[in-house]
Amino acid sequence: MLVTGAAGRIGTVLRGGLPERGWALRSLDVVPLPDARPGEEQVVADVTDLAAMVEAVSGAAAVVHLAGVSGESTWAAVSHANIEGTYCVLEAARRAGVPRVVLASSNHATGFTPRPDAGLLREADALPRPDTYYGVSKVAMEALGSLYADRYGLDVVCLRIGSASPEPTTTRQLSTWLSPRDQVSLVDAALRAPSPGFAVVWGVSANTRAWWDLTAARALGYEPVDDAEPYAEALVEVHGEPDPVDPVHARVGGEFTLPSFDAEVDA
Ligand code: 15L
Repeated sequence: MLVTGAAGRIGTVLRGGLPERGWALRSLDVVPLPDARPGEEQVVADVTDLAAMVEAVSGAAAVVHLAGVSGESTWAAVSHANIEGTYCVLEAARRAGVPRVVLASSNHATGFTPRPDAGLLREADALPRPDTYYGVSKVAMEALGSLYADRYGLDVVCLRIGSASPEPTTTRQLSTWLSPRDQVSLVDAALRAPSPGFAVVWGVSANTRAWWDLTAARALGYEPVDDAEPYAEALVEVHGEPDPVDPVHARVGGEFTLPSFDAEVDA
């Protein structure tokens, strides 16, 4: 199985956890891995290089595509790395006959979606509503995945990841945290689910304060084990109890929807 963005934040976690679950890894990044493990195959390549990607994915059972710009940046940087990069990954998988691609989408594809008055938010009720250029690139990622699933029959699972970090560090993350163990478990489920076709699921842990519905992710076989709640007391003491009308807590994308994320990065 090929992982792109293998040297990154989530890539490093997956490389630690997926081998224990039986996956042999081919790890791709633009930089050599500082911490390659025994038995780990390494490829140094850019995901926007289609010819290199066709070679890199050949013979793989699946691709987990994490590479790209992981937050807001200029349109030029985001569109090249994230949109062109995702196209190259999917097209390379199609040309090489790789049957499944797992895509690291993001909650920011739907960032301006408001929190429902009651109940949990299903993926189907969170239509594209990006909060940044980064969010637009994740909408494009999901659209490309849908195209390659419908037109070419690839299995494509899009993970709308919340906050993947070692531990929650803000009160928003009490709802959106995806723990390292659960990152491994979610990707493993996306790789193993029988014939998922095209699927879009939220990626968060079993957080007491979560308001994104995990029914679809659980249907793939995802069994989250972590909950951000043990961190709540300390975080609330420092930052205060979350104000439900504050956009940070009232919208999927939190801080990314604030005016501070206006496209000043292109100025
Ligand atoms: C993401 O998609 C980003 O990659 C990450 O840096 C965080 O901002 C995260 O979403 C989040 O919403 O917490």
